[in-house]
Amino acid sequence: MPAAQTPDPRQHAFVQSILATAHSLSANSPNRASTKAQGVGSAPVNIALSKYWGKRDAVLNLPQNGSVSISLPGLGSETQLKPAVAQDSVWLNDQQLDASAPFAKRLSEFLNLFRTAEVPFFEVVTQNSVPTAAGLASSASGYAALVLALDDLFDWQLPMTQLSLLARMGSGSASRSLYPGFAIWHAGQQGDGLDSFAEALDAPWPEFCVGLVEIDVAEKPVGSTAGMQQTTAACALYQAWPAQAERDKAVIIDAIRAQDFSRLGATAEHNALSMHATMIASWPPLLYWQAESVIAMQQVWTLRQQGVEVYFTMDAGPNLKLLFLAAQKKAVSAAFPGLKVIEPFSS
Ligand code: 2P0
Repeated sequence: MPAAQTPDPRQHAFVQSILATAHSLSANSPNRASTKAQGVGSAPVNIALSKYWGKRDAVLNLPQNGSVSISLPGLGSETQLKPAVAQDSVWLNDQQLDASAPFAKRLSEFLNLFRTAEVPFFEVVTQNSVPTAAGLASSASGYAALVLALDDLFDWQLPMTQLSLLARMGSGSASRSLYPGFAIWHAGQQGDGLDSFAEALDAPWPEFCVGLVEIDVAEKPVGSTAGMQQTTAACALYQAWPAQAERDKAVIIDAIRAQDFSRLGATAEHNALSMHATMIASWPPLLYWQAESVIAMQQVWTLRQQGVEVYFTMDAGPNLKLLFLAAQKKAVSAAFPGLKVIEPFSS
């Protein structure tokens, strides 16, 4: 049976206020478009340099603090969306998922916000080029690609900032995955959530590199949403987090604009460790690291002592993402055999 059809009233009102501005729904539009046979969308994963951790409003998925990210071209999601008749069908990497699978249920609940008389159900076909739910932000690229596919299917022609608001409802970090390069997600202040969207920080940095150290790509035991709930509810240290995260965000934006890599790297690493400190200090403790994660962190610190300027960041999983400039690529790759290096701004 399909998932519940009735979305939360606040979520419904939020989405309707955005769609009211859509080209295809505007009464004044000279070319009122109809639904297409298929919509497509693709989006990259992104890695936060200054993290989102904690919600101030779980219904509208509003964050406690803003964040800054870098998108990783070549890693992400491609989605095709078609109208369906009897129920949603969800395909992930060529496999049809059972409607009761957590991935499919979450997707159908999100799609409840967008059903119409003409399109009561959806067929969703997604290819993810990153391991799903392994702390490599597949929900970010997934919901960004899905929102782009919805925009295409319904021919809304919404601006990116509006699509970012919609993507945020699927997964907070998805708000940032609509953009290549660096992106800033503004926490916003309004209760209606309309000022909490991401936009591009247009500052190409051709030497900037991200290296993926894969410790374990198995599905994480505690998802980000539950992890955030646990941390905000049961960690005294968390009180200090939102203000620090906003300060770090500002420093990182300045460092990107000034191409001050040392400042960026040090702030990003400190920010990630501070976020993990709040997780570890919650009860029951939340530790995403494995023994190999700590060994890799120590390797990074040793490299820095040896004069190789490399920093790490980590998300809700055991894997490390290394930050370095192209001049250090050889030295970093030698220290981490099998390192997958992405150069976000190189053609
Ligand atoms: C981030 N993470 O800024 C942080 C750092 C994980 C650690 O955004 O509940 O999957 O769907 O809004 O976006 C992962 O959280 O959480 C995340 P929901 P999401 O990248």
